[in-house]
Amino acid sequence: MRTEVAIIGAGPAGLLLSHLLAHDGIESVVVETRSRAYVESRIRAGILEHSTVELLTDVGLGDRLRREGDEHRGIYLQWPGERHHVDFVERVGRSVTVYGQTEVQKDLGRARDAAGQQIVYEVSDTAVHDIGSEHPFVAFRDAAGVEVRLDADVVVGCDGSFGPSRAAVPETAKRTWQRTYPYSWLGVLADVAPSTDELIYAWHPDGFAMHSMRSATVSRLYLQVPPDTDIADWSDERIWDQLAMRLGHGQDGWTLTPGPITEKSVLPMRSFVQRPMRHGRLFLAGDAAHIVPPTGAKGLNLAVADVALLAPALSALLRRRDAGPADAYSETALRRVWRCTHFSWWMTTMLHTGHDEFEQQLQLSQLRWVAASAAAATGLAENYAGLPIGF
Ligand code: FAS
Ligand code: PHB
Repeated sequence: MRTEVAIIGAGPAGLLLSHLLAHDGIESVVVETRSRAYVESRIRAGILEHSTVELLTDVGLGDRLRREGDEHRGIYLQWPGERHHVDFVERVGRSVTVYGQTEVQKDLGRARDAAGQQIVYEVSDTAVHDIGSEHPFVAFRDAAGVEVRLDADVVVGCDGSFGPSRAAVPETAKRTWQRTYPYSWLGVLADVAPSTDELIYAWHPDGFAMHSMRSATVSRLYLQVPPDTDIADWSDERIWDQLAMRLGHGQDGWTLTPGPITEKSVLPMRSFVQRPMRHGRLFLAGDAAHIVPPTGAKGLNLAVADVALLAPALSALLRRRDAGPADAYSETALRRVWRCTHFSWWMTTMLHTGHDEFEQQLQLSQLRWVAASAAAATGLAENYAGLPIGF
């Protein structure tokens, strides 16, 4: 097989990149290890930044998003006896939209179908070769087990945190940073109307909790749990009891309404950054290059920002032989990656409790400061609602 851009991974980064490249008349082939049904059903991110909504709308992916997405002005910060709204629109003039990553994935899949995009699902043994030359290629086995060689001008690793691309950059040519947080999230999906109009991020001495949602009839909620948590130890009743306590059930008349849990899983909390996000003719985008804890709702939005930067850079390289934007891609993308890594670390360390009572007082002081200070609230708002693309 031959194409201009070989894309590894059909997650949001890979599919959006193929969509943006096609807008510039650049051909690509996407190879994906899972089935399409699996990729479209994975429960992951739920919040789209303002600039993500604008970008998806600009490239013809905004219809269902505008109809079914739920625009939020801000979030609530909660701690025992207190709940304060941070209004992003009031602070920075930008909102966020609740629209599940599963829905973004389905919209992208339909758009790529309509464009006749070649996506090879259920591949195995994916490997990248000759990335130091101008003729790199991807080797893989297709669903029938047949070995395939995909020749390309450029390879882009959009293969997430467990794919082969990041390891294809030689150890001597890269630097990585990582931090594993001493807790995980237990996430649940429940068939019950949300008990709040906007997200609640709750600090509690027994652990963080969050009330998010996917629609008017489906709630998405999270609990801080120890990192080695066995999901079997958490009955639905225990989950709802902890959520009610930590989210302030009964505080100022507010109640949390429980309902049938349809999905539950434990998500590790870690930060990871790899520099550079490019080696020769291999480029990295999305989780392949960086991981953030989900507390800042940045994971999916960072993947979008990467490919929004990379697509025009590859167009300049392949259509006008202008290597400038491609040469600048990694350092430009990493500025936003570190900004979002810091913000995700700040939200995570401010809201997740340990046994250190000095640290708990610092956390409560930060929360009171954000609730009382317009300057502090504006700082949270501009990061959460999303800095302009290219910041
Ligand atoms: P993805 O991981 O989405 O996509 C990578 C794709 O590459 C996958 O489909 C994978 O199957 C494929 N792949 C891997 N190896 C391959 C190989 N060898 N060959 C071919 N294909 C290969 N973010 C939030 O903002 N909020 C959240 O609540 C949240 N929850 C999350 C929960 C979980 C369990 C996980 C893992 C992530 C979560 N994230 C969340 C982050 C998530 O949304 C990512 O940031 C987002 O999916 C990034 O998109 P991609 O970079 O496309 O990576
Ligand atoms: C979600 O709805 O899944 C969600 C929302 C906000 C976050 C993380 C996850 O910070």
